[in-house]
Amino acid sequence: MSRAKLTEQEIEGSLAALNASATSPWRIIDGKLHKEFQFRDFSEAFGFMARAALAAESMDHHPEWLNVYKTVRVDLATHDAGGITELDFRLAGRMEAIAG
Ligand code: H2B
Repeated sequence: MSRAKLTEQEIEGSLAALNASATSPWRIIDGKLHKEFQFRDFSEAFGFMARAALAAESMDHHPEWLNVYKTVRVDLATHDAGGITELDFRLAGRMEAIAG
């Protein structure tokens, strides 16, 4: 069920809930849940990625992401569903907690 593609209305609701506690907002870009995290330096950015990777693996749900020095660009979508699902919002929430 958590891998069922969400409707636009469901996405808007989940996005508002996620952003209520996020330091900078997640947005929908090209049908994916997108955020650009900024850290103090490369070490912090890579530390975040290491912890997020373990969380992603434990969820069997994996991010598309790109690291350039202290920036980590994240795009979340569920490839099996061809869109955004509850799993993407769960992983985004875990990433927020990790980036803390
Ligand atoms: N991650 C993401 N983001 N989308 C998926 O559809 C997906 C995944 N599918 N991780 C999982 C792995 C699937 O391939 C395995 C077999 O459970």
